[in-house]
Amino acid sequence: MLRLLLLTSVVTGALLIACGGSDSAPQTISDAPAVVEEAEQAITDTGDATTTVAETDDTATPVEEYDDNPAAADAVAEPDPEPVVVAIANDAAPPSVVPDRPGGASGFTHFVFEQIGGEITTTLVEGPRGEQVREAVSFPQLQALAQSDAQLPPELQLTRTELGTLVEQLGAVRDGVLRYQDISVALADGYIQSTDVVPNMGAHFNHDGRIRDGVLNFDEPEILIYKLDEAQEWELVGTSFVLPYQLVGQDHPAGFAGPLDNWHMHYSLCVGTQINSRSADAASCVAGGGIFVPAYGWMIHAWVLDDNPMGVFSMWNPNVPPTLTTAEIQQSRDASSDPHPHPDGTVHPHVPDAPEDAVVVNIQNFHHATLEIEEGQTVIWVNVDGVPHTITAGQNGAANGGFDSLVLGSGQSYTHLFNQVGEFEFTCTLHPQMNGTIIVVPRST
Ligand SMILES: [Cu+2]
Repeated sequence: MLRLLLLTSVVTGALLIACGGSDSAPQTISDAPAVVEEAEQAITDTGDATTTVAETDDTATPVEEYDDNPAAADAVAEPDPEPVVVAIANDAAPPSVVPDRPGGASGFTHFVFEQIGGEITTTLVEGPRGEQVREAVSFPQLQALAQSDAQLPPELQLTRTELGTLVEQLGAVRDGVLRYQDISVALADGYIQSTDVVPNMGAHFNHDGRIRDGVLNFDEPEILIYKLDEAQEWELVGTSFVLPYQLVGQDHPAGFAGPLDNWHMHYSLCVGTQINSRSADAASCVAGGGIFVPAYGWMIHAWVLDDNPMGVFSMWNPNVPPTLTTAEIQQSRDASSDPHPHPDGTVHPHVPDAPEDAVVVNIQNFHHATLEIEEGQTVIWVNVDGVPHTITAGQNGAANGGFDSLVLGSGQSYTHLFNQVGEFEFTCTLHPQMNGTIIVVPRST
């Protein structure tokens, strides 16, 4: 009976987010891929990807930078003298190319592609489409920085003013939720448990009214996160904010001051049991007693009650059991490792058509990873960024005539077999700062 009541509340919130409301609401998520396809079609029709593009809003990036489909750029067509007006792919849009394999890691990459039934589906989009600032800086560390005279670490990309504002905003979150350390106060205020305890995240208690208003009030987070302490009592450990995209749009919310807050959007979410059961299709979700949500609102965690070593805005918190390192958490959430066990005990399915010993690597956040493999092993790269990249033998953006993926749109993958022992440098011809090395060592057996 209790479960039924919880579900009812979740349904109200979920349906609001899933269905949207007014006529003036922005287009729905399901329209987004069509918009991208139209844009690509328009580019193809001009036969010139550099044609001036009229942008739909001031903040949008020119569409050619976000052209996910290399075929469109290669297509030959009659030149069109007229400038073409096309829509811009927004931050929340899944890639227009359907990925052929899982990829990405929740909380670590812009896109996450998971296998649902027989299909590969985009299940998460996080952060703006371009390069993101992903620095593991906690609330206490930000407070200490704000109070010190030390020069700010340049990788934070924060001005002194932004840091001051950010610390004030996070302080407001903390002050606003201290009274909810007594969970009975939260329940009396209208928070209702919506998930079980998610490993390294905690249990979510949602406030439907605050979700519905579409307003970011720092002292009134839409979700409170609790963990069960040793005495099996609920202990407040964090907060989460939700902004329905129908009310705030499909571009990444401005949110907190500075660039550290990478808000995320879940797709194909199954709620009512665990928020982590995001890789679900409608039928299996409903059959399992859950509520299927095709697209949830923009969300972000704010860990203002502890010193989260993964950062104040991280999706995960190692202070919430089970005890895992950051690397272990990433590994456990990496959809490209195949198969991969989750901390909750589920094991994701094997994906066919890759050699048994293939190494699958995410191209993430404008970074090419260096890794060591054995001769005869295959490497498969999956582009889980919001922009195209290349895997090109060479360095600093210059090809040396070796292997070359050519342009890999978001969601596309590239496979290369390394048969020779040696060190093979590779780069991205679109982003010369992206450099990696495949170190091929002799077979150990
Ligand atoms: Cu690149």
